[in-house]
Amino acid sequence: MNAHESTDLEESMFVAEPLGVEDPRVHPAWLPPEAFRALGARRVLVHGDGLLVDTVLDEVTRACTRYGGRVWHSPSWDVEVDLVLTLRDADELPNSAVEAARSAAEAALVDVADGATLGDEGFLLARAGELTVVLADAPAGLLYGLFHVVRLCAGAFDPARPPELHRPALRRRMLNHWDNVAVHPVMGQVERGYAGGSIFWAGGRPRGDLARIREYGRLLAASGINAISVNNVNVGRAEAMLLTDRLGDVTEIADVLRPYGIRVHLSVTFAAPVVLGGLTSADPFDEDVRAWWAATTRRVYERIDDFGGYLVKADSEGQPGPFTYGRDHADGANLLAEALAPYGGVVHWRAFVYNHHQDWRDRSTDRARAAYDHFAPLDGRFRTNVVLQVKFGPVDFQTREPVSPVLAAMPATRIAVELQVTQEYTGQQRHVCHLGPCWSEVLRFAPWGPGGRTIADVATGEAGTGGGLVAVANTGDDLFWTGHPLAQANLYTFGRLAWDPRLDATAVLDEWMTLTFPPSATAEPELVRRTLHEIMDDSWRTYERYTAPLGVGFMVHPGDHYGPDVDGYEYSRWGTYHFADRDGVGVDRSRASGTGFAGQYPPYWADVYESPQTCPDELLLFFHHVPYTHVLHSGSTVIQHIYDTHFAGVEEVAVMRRRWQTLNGMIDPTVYERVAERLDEQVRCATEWRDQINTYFFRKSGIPDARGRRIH
Ligand code: GCV
Repeated sequence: MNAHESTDLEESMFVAEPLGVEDPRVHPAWLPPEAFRALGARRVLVHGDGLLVDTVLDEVTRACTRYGGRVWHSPSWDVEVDLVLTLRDADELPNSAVEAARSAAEAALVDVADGATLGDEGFLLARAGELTVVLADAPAGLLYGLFHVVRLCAGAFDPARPPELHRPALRRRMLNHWDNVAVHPVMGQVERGYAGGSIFWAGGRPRGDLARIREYGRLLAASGINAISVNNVNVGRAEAMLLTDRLGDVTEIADVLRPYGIRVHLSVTFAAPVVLGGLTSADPFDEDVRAWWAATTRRVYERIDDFGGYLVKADSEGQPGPFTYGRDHADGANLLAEALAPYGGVVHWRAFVYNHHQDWRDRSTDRARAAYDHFAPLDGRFRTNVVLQVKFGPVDFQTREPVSPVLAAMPATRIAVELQVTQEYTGQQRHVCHLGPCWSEVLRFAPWGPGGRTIADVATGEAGTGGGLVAVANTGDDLFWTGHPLAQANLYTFGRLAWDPRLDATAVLDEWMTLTFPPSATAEPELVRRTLHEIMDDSWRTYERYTAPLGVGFMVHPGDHYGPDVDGYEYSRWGTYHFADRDGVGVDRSRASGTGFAGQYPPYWADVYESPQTCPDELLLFFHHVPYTHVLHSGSTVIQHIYDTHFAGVEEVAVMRRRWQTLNGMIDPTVYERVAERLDEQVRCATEWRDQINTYFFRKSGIPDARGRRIH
C-alpha cells in the first residue's frame, strides 16, 4: 500500500483469518484471537511504509475487524484514535492530535534514553494525553511494538503507564530446526522431534503448507525470534541439496517468513564441494573449494537477498569436517565465512566436537573437556562473521550441567549460546518441564565469579557484537505445535529471554498464560493461572528430582533417550559415564585427581568446583566421585538424597496431575485432554525412574532408606 494513500482499511482490505481460528488442525498457541481483544476494540493509526509495516496493518486490521475497532494507514485527514504506531522518520501527518502524540513520544525518548536511536528492532511505548504511541526507527520495531501492545492487553492503554523503551539485548535470536527433508531411517522426519512431523518437510519434499509456516512466523515474531535454520545439522543427501538444486524450496520458506522479520539460515555439509560440486576435496586451503563456496553462496544471495547464513556441525558424530584435510576448525569456519562476507551473512559453527568412539575403559578421556580443548586455542583466529555456537553445558543438554567453560575462554570470538527447547533429555514433551528457570540460571551465571560479567553478556558481546542465543526447536505439525500443549511455554520463553535475558522466567510464564488462556475467555481465570503456576513453575526441578541425581547426567535409555536405564550408557562409546560402584558414584573431574576439567574454568569457579567441600550440591556428581555416605551441604548424605528426591519427585508429579484435574471444564477440552493423557504418562515414567534409580543404588550401596520406604 502506498504510504500516503489514505484508506479506511476496515472497508478496503481483505484479510484472511489467521490459521488456527477456523482451522481445527492447529491450536493458536499464544496468539488466540481473544488476546487481541483490547487492541481490536480500539481506533488505531499506523504510519509508515514497508513490508513489516504491512504486516502490522494486517494484524491490526484482523483484530479490529473482529472486535469492532478501526484502522487507518497514514490518513490525510483528522481522525480520533486511541493508538498510534509510527515510524520516526515517516512524514508529518495533517493531524494535530497525532503529531502532538509523536512529539510527546520523542520527548519521552529523550527522558528515558537521552533521545538514543531505537535501532533496527527497538521501540518506545508511551502515553501522550489520551493516546498510546508506539514509536520505532524501523518497521521491525513497529511489529515488535505491536506484539508488546498485545501482550499488555488493556494495560497498554492505561493513562498512568510510564514510557517504556524496548531494544533486544541480543541481535540474533535463532531457532535451529533439526528437521530432515527425507525421513531418516532411525531419527525420522525430525531428529529429536516430539511434536509430529516437520512444518517444512514431508517425506523428501516440501510439506507445502505455507499458511502454516506463515502462522509459525507470526508466533515466533510475537515471542521475539528473528532467525531460523530450516534443516537438521546432520545433513544427508537430500538436505545437502537445499544449498543448490533445491534452493527454491528454501526461497519459498524465506518469502513466507520475511513479513514477520525472520531470516532463514541453512545447515550445510562441510563436504558440499565434493557431494554437490563434484570436486575431489573439500580442503579449506584448496582454491577450487574456495571458488566453489564463493559461487554457490553468490547464487544463494541472488535468490534470497536477506539470507542469514550457514550453520555447520563438522567433525562431530560422523559429520565431515576440516580434520579430514589436517586443518583446524578456524580454517574450516573461515572458508565459509569468506564466502558469506560480501553479503553480510554469518556462519554458525558448532563447538559440539568430541570423540564419539571412546573406550569406556579409558578414564583419561573426558567428553566434557572436548569442546574447550578443541576450540579455546583457536580464540582470535575466526573471521568476524563466524559465530561459534556453544551448547550451554559441556556435555549435551542434560537436565543439570555446569555452564560450558568455553563460554568464558574465547574473548576474541563471537559466541552464541545454544539451548535445547526440544526436550530430548527433559521429558520429550510427554513430561511437564518448564525450562525457563534453567535457562535463566545459565544466562545469569557469572563465569568469572559473582558480580562479574554473565553468560548473557558473553552472548551479547561488546557493543552488541556477540553471537546471540540459539535453541533447538520443539515444534512440529502437531495440533498443538509442540506435542504437549504446556511445552509451548518453553518456546515462548526462549524467545522472550533471547530478547531480554534479564526477564524473570516466572513473569514470562505468566505472560504466556495470559496470552494463551486469556482471562476474558476463561472461566475462573485466577484459578487457572494459579493452578498453571503450581504445575509449571518448579517443574524443571521436579523433573531433576526423579531423574539422574546431583548433576551426574544421562542414565537414560540409549538411542531414544527416554525413560531410565541407569547403566544404559555405562559401557558404551559415547563418553557419558557415572562410574557407580559399591562405595560411591560420580565422575572425578578435579585437577588434583581427575580429568582436570574443573581447571578449564576461570580461577573462581575452578576453585569452587575443585573440591567436594565447595562444589554446589546440584553439581557434585558431575565433578566428583564421592562415597554414598558423603554429606551434602544440605545435611543429607548422597544416598539419602537420592532416595528422598526420587520419592518426592514422584509425589510432586502426582500432585501436578491432581491439580490439572481441577481444571476440567474450565479450559479448552482438547487442551485439557491432551495434557491429562501426558500427565498419566509422566506419573508412570517418573515412577519407573524412582524405582529403578532407588533400587539400583540400594543394591550397589547396601544402605537402606533411613525412612524405611519401599525399595525393590
Ligand atoms: C543433531 C545429541 C543428540 C543428537 C544431535 C546432537 C547434536 O547428541 O542426541 O541427535 O544431533 O546432539 O547436537 O548435534
